[in-house]
Amino acid sequence: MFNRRAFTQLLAAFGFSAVTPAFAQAKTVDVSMAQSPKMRFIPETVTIRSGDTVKWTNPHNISHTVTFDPSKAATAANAALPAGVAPFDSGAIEEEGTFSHTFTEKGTYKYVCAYHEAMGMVGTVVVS
Ligand SMILES: [Cu+2]
Repeated sequence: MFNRRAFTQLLAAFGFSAVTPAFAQAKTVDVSMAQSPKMRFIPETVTIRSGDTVKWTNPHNISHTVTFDPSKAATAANAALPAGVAPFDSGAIEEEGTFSHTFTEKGTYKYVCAYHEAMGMVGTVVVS
């Protein structure tokens, strides 16, 4: 017969809480940097929750950047930030290099690869 009290004690013995966490754990979402058939971020748009991290990886031998800075974009609107969020920039990411950023402010973030923006290498992070 099911004994709720005994079951709760069993869970506790294994380190589980009987109380369900009120919010999901933060996660990391991967974005790759492609050079063929064209320069682009894959996926070009990611939707995450506040507190999540996006990790960009460059698997190829052409350098890229992850530039969330309107002053460094050819078209400022391609690198737009929510109000009050300071610009940030990975600098050059070489082959096998990575860049990670944890997003804490909600809103829509647009970014560019500073080297290949003109070729359409732009991306979006939506933080909900
Ligand atoms: Cu690039």
